[in-house]
Amino acid sequence: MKKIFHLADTHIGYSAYRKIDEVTGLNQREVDTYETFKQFVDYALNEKPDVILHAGDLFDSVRPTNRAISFVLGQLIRLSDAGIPFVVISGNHETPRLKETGSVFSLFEHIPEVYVVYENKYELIEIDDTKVHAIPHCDDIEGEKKKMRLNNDNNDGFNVALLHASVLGAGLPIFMMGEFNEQVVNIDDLTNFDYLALGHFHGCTKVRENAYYAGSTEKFSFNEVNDKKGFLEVRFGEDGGREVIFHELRTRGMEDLEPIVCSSLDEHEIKSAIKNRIQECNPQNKVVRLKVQDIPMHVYHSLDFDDMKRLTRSAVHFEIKYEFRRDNESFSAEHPAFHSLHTEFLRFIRKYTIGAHIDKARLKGLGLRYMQEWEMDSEEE
Ligand SMILES: [Mn+2]
Repeated sequence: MKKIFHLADTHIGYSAYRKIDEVTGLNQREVDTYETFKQFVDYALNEKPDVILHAGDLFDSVRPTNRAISFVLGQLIRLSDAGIPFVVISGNHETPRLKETGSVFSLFEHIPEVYVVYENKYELIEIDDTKVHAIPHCDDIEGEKKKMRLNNDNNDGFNVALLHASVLGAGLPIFMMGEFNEQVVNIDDLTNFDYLALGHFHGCTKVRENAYYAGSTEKFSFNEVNDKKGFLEVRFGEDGGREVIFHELRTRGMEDLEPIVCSSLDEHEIKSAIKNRIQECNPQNKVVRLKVQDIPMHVYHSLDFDDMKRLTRSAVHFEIKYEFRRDNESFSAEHPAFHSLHTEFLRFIRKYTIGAHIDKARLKGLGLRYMQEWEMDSEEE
């Protein structure tokens, strides 16, 4: 029997929100990506698979921090010391747009048992009788796929394809992530492989009998709120049979609460509904979103934001999205907090695109001066 571990989209080095991990002083979500990967490595060291396949987006970005690099290095050395081969392709998140930028993967090239595929082309990696046909994120994925097919005679050993892309095929749903540089590849002609280890789409999914997305190892957006996160174990029997088992990893709790629809509620009811939702979900250590729909502007302005801050403080992130009622149309606010006139003005100047003939710095200076003069005037009154 042969045993392969297939994982993908670990996005190591991802960070989000303001919460800091008390032990390390680092961004909590960054620490989360480290912890899940370490969980996986611990598991692998116990279970000793014949090969580990990582289907891309190991790192969250083209230029991970030294900390993220050194963390991954440490984990790969643990696997290497245990003699467990690790094959990884570069995904759209870590592949530089310009070749001259160079790939972070080149750092791992010299670790025994670690195979990194990142050079914009198909490569074949042979580990005992397992042939890993690997295509990293590249300029011409269909062209590289053709080379891969020609190179797969499928006569001996196990032939596994490793791809990071949105796959297409007859009868398949859409697996796009909505990212500007994602690759799309048709897998209808890849029937001669024992297994397609796919990465990019974050939900763990059986695509075909022989094709699976392992999914990401963390929930990276509210679209993934109901997913289970983990990795796949693929067992090939002597008789050619294949068994695929999902192993769940512990991840940060994430909740998208049932929205509060304010249409038929009065001011008091809206306020207690918000408070109740927050308290019911017990936000401690979670990433949470609450939508408040159709809220009248005057009610919004009378909310006790300090109290809400207090109630949500224990969360890693608690996001309340308000959609305002305004006559018959409603509009939404992603960042509904209104600050002082100064702050709002500075933010406006920073974000707003004004004509090239206008001197932004001068406009900012004038604005601040007028506000100051006005404030002094009103203090005198
Ligand atoms: Mn990706």
